[in-house]
Amino acid sequence: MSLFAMTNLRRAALAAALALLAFGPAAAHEFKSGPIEVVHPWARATPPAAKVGGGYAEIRNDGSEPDRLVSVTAEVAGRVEIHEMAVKDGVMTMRPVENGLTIEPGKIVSLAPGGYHLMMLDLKAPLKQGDKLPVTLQFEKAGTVAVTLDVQGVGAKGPTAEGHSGMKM
Ligand SMILES: [Cu+2]
Repeated sequence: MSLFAMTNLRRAALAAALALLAFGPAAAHEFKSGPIEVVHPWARATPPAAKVGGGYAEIRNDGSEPDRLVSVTAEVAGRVEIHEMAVKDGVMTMRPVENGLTIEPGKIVSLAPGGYHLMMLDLKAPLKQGDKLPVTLQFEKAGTVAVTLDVQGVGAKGPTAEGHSGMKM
């Protein structure tokens, strides 16, 4: 092999490596199955003794028919429920979403503090800032989407602070 060819080969390898570096992080934060895409999944860090934690994300449906998020599992939690916040008699409460969370075609459903959220129950360990939590979302049509929740700081107000007033934490 000539020196010239070697150099070109190296250049190509370097370019490939750079491309991976450039696109790796963005690709790692989007999770897809068929028309369903889960964008920026995250969770909030919990106090040391906490047994519950909230998970959030945006779920897009780029397909032409509705789909439903029917169940969720997380390695760090004994079980996960899909919850929604609602004001009842002037008090903010939360309750499990009946029959799964529908994602209409062409729509984005936001799971965010104060609204829909994944309720991780029976936590095996507190959620620490910087943790990456493997979570599996099960959709009726799109099947399973494995995502990684990025654990953010305790700072912002969310389900733990304002929504779970009925729960002893
Ligand atoms: Cu909840």
